[in-house]
Amino acid sequence: MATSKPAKAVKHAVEAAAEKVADLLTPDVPGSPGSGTPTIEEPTTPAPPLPAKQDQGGPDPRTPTGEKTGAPAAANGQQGAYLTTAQGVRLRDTDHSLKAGPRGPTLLQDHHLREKITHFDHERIPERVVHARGAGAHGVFTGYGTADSLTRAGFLKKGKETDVFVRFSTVLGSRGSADTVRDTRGFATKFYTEEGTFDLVGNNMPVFFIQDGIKFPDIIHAGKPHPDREIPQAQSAHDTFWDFVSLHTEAQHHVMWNMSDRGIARSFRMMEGFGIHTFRLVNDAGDTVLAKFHWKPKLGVHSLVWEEAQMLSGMDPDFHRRDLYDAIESGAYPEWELGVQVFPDTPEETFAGIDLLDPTKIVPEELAPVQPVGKMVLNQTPRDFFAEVEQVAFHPGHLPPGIDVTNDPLLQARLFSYLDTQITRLAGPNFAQIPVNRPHAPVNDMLRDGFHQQAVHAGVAPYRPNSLDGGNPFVAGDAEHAYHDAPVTVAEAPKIRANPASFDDHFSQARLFWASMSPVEQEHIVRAYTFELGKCYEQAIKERQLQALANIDPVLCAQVAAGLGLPAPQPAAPVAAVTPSPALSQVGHTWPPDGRTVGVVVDPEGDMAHVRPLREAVFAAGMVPLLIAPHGGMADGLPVQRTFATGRSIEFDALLLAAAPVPAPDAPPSRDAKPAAVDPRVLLLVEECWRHAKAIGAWGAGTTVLAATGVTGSPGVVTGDAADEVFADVLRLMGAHRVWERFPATIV
Ligand code: HDE
Repeated sequence: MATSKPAKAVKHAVEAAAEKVADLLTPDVPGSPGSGTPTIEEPTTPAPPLPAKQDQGGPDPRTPTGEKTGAPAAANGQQGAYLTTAQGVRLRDTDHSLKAGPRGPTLLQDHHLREKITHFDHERIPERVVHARGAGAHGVFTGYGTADSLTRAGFLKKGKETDVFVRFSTVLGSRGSADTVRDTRGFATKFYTEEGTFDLVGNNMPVFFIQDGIKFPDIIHAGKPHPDREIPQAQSAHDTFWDFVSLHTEAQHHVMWNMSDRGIARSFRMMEGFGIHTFRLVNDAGDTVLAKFHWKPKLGVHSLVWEEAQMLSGMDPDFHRRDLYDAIESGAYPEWELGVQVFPDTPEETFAGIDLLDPTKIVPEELAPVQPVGKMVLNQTPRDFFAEVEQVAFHPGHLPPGIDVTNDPLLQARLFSYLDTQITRLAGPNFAQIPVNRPHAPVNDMLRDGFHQQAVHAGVAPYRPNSLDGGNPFVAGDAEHAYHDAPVTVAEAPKIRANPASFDDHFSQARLFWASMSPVEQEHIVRAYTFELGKCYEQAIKERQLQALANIDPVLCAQVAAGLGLPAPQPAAPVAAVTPSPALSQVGHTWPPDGRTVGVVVDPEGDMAHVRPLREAVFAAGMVPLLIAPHGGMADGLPVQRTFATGRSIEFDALLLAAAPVPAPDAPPSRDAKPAAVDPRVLLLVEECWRHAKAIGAWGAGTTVLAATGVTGSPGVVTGDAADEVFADVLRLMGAHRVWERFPATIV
């Protein structure tokens, strides 16, 4: 049917409006799906695939054996304008199977149907048994040269730039679980160094649940959903978890970190990272030191509040990955400094009385400062999540010359596990040839054949020694940067299944952590324990865990016991005397606001004069403003990104009220006889932002919203006549991350 003139005119108007919105959206607000602006009608002119978005990277194109190909990254993706089979044969139709007449039956000879369905049937690979849910990004690491006396590792030399890929993850949840659950976060970095790949496979907490890798299946079986009903998903608030950790008390220190705000990170960008184990660094002269790796985020360490975390699990389960990708797309590149704590390599392998081989212990930074050795910036999002984030394969045994392992029994077991797991997940021993895993160093490994072999080797002698291939490959020496296993003396000892006696202290460092927290952080810890134990069914498990808390701190124990309605037990032994480590607290400093989100409530029918300059000021501060209005579309020429129906407080780090919009037509009905003056969802926004200790600013009509919610004049609520003044105050407040004084401390 021919399109009538008026219909055409409407269509063009809609297209023009869409283009206008797209122009405004694309540079300003990250998250648009593709690099092109779609047309309303399905495109019909053949054209090659669209380029990737500006923020997207992808693995550096390398051959399976590490040689730079020089091809653009797009060479790894789909080619040509026409649909083909996997063999490159162009296809005429992909919407109808080949049938004996229009009413069938379908013919077995339809190769295209069978190829398409068969490939689809095999699209999923096994998810990681732990750390299944994750997100990753590409970036670059630059060495400072400050580690030259400690290690021969070339990537740490001054000014040396090395490509990296980082994958952040939760531990317990399945691949489709929510980002913001209470859990440890993985922080795994692949450095594509010129001397071979280095994987620093760490977490956002510096200690682990277990001291010996043989217990890993136990802690994970306890933390994963119950095997009978597969409940609950992605959380530790259940009986099997608390059953195990209350019996296996070496887990108590790590559990304390989980129950603290560290268990509910605000953003991957705002997490510390830790290698956990003690490693051994080897310098050019062969001298060794022991060292622990730390990642320090430029933005500081920040967390969600528990209610936000819970709401986000329902309203935006992708919150962390969205935050990571939107920040990179908007140019607010996440940044960390890599640092090392350094200890003399003595036969005892202890420092200040702390056993460096015990992964349930930290060395406080006040005793051994973290020395910066380089900087990492994440600047590219993936093009293809599966190819990059799913298929990336880390392994703590991927070490470059200059970094060696210690006998930490947890690390030793990991050295076995990771290679083993990749062989199952990535279907064979050639996973290093998957593009994201390809080394950026020449590979000549004599490994041959196997599933998914992609290299095409020449020669006939993949063995050593040989003369048929001219003796190639040759072994290297120090001058050629060969890996050097530090010749550490192994003490003569009986072969036994046992831990050193120093591993027996399970409570003093949990107490150190507790004692280092500010009152508001201690209160959060109490609430977290109370919540999680309150979710357990079994009384015995709650009582057993209370005993562990009594052994850590009587006040903590008493508060949690009160919440559970149980008596607080006495400590089994006098609690340890500890010196708090202020470096463990995440409250009390000022941080840059880069990449944070500011919600601005506007009324397109009201006074919009201040909104445009305000929006620009938010961008200028390195943040993303999101306008919230009764309906979508444009407000005074500015794009509305959230409506009262789609916007919720948890997306915003601060709220600005430029208006007091009356209830929109889709507002829920008021229970009062008198009609509400302000849309109730705006009132809810204010109440939630207040409850979550976020800065709130209002001017003009906006101040009446504050009055309606009763928060005027409370800490962190700013009013004024001019938008720019109010925003300046809100920006200052945001430096402290939250308005902590809204929560008077109740722990004494
Ligand atoms: Fe892991 N761990 N782990 N782990 N781990 C895996 O490897 C394992 C441990 C960590 O984003 C698995 O490729 C054992 C400590 C991270 O791809 C698996 C033991 C730390 C990631 C495995 C540990 C970690 C993993 C699952 C006890 C902090 C995600 C899939 C000996 C230092 C990496 C895979 C990514 C992943 C085993 C203990 C961190 C099964 C046996 C301690 C960040 O190999």
